[in-house]
Amino acid sequence: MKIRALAAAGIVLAGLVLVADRSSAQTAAPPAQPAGAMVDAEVRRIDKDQGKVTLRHAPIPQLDMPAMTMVFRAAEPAMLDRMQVGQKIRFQPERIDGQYVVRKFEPAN
Ligand SMILES: [Cu+2]
Repeated sequence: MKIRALAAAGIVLAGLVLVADRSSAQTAAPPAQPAGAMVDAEVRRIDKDQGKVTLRHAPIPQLDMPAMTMVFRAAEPAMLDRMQVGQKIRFQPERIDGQYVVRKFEPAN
């Protein structure tokens, strides 16, 4: 009986160690990309009528997206007035209702 109780305690302890291990591994991992992180991109095409811009962007970890060229909606149409085709920018991408949006941007240099 005593041995059984000890064995049970051992199992509980082992379980606790496993749990502790897992949580410490999580905190030790490099911090995830914050949602508002800026991403490098180059402006490929501007469509002011549609309020959209085509960007060749670097990988976007927070959206689980590799580097690619794709269309984004501008959060505010006036943003497109401040962009030029061929310009290097840093922008904050966001996914809103299934649409990819440029939340804000700044010239890269
Ligand atoms: Cu993309």
